[in-house]
Amino acid sequence: QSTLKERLAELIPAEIENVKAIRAEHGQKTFGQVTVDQVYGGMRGLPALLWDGSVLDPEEGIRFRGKTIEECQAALPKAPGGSEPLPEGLFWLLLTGEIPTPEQVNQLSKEWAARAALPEFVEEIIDRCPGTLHPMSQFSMAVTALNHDSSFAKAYSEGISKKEYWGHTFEDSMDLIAKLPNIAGRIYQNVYGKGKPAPIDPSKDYSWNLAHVLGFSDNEAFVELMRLYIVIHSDHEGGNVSAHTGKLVGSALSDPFLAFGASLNGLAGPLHGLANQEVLVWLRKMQDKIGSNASDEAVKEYVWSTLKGGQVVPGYGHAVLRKTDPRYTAQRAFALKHLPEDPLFKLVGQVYNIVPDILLEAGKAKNPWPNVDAHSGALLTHYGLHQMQFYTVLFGVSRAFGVAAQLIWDRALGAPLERPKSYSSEAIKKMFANR
Ligand code: FCX
Repeated sequence: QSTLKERLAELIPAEIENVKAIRAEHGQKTFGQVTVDQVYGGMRGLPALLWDGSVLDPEEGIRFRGKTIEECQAALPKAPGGSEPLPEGLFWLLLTGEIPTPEQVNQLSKEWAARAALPEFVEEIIDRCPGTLHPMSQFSMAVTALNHDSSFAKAYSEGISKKEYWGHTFEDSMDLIAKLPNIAGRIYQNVYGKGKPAPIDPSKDYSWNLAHVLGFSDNEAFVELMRLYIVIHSDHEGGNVSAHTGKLVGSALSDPFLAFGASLNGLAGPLHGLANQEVLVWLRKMQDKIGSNASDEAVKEYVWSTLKGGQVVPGYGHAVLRKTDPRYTAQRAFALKHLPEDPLFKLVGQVYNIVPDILLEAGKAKNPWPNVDAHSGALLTHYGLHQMQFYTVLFGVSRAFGVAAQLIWDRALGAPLERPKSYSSEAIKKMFANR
């Protein structure tokens, strides 16, 4: 059976031809108009990027290589005795569009475990961070520092041909993903005073090892949660801040460690990945203010007070989605199966019944429905991972799968330096003065 790299090497030449053919036939056609509002409005809906790994439909949500979350749950290999898909299989799917065999997935688990060790100086960087430094800042520093051993950067400085870019990007991406559990575990144990992370077990899968370095591998349900968590957080088409940042920085031929370090800095913003921390902070503040078993009326009043204070309701709304995020629904299904009586889960459900109507009434948000971040904190808290400042690190570990897959394909297809055009307001005024 082929390894992932061998399979990719088989697929790449045909895809290069496919792209050539598309460009020859359609290269000069237009998608439509670009409005001035799009330029001022965060480029919403602007067709500008290419990525085959996942596509986001506003109504239906994400599909990974054409498969919904439920279809991935059904089709991807599972751990022995487990029922959630292994992220190893999702990475294979993102890269190749194919479902791997259990042996191929097993081989990836082994390869990542074998590559997991951190250089000593990276461990020292993490150890020297003050506990007051946000875990996401520590995470991005450690990932950036891994560029010290980048196969791509070294080969580039030695003068490789463009045809060899993807192979080195692949090697770096495998190292990057492999080392993330040790980085995350070390940050977690340092910041929350629990000693040093347990060693990676080469006989176990990636998610088990992630749970292990955090100190939760004894709980099989938590390990299952990590498998589902990584899969649903891995990728969300190309235009979201973390995915697009990785692609942009990678287009300068910065290696995958530099590119993904930049992705993490974008993920650390409260309108993006940090929203999972913000949701828990918001729910806890609500509980402090109105008590744990508050009435719907009291919750409604609290939501309105958030909006009247000029703040967003974290975990609700989305730049593309216009329905409940299937990543939210997948987590809700997990909770109904594993923790139906959990009080925080019940509060998340109560909020779900209340917030959309209020956002509709308030009339600003284009999407009143919950996104992925509305749910994840309640699940993590249930299993004892209640340190909310750490939540976005887990999002970051997962997002590496999508960003790495994109970087590999971008280098394989020879994606050029990204360089869109910016305009001054004065130029825009002049341009449309008489139109
Ligand atoms: N609460 C209150 N107001 C909201 C809102 C919310 N949850 N969502 C959108 N709005 C407001 C916007 O702030 C904006 O107000 P303005 O006109 O005064 O600037 C208006 O509604 C229109 O915004 P809209 O077009 O609907 O949304 P955008 O595409 O600009 O932004 C995000 C999308 C996700 C940033 C926005 O909905 C938001 O701030 N949500 C809360 C934060 C959050 O949950 N982020 C996580 C998103 C995601 F899943 C992820 O990346 O992890």
